[in-house]
Amino acid sequence: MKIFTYWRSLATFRVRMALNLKGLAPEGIEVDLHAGAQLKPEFAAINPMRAIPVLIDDDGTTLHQSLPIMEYLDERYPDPPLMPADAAGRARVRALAQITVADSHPLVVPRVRSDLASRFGATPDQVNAWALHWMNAGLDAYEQTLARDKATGAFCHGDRIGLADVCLVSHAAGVRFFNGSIDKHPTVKRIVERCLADPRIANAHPLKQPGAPTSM
Ligand SMILES: N[C@@H](CCC(=O)N[C@@H](CS)C(=O)NCC(=O)O)C(=O)O
Repeated sequence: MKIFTYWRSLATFRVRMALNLKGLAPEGIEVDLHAGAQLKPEFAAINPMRAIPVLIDDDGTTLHQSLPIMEYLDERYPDPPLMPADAAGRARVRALAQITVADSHPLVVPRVRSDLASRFGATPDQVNAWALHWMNAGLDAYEQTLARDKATGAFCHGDRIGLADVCLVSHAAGVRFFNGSIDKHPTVKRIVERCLADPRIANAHPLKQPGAPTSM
């Protein structure tokens, strides 16, 4: 199994956490997003969206998009499960995941930030303010949902770490990347800290990956 990866990629962070939870350790192939390696024709042939992660399983199955990759891993390697057993639970977990994957993260990826600067003349501070605004909007949604819902437990859904937690932890890392904080979101903070106490989550963190700076 191979994964196209880069230390700073939040989407790849999600998949790294899921892989660690499953006890899988694929070969990593670096795509240097800061150098624009995702835009090269060789990579665009692998993922026309020019984005990571991409996972290639041993039989050649090639997958794009962090959420389907994680669901694929969960179906193919079911133990331990990342999703609840019941349909309503799975829908809730997917809805929590989509706060990051569909609603917040797509607005802050490198291609969007560089477009804001190059086409609309946004300064680095303005680009950061944009990114933090959308990450904070997701953070607020997580807090309100998790705090009010009886299905929330030690983790986002009950007392077992799963797919929603992986998305929440990547979201919290993204907030930090854009100089924000989760300190005013107590339920989020409690769950993120509990997740990061697990080495399978902590070791997947962007700042623990090859090529990462020691701090942001
Ligand atoms: N929805 C995708 C997002 C993929 C994505 O945009 N990945 C970022 C890194 S986190 C990327 O490779 N961006 C390249 C760019 O924006 O140029 C997923 O969840 O996998």
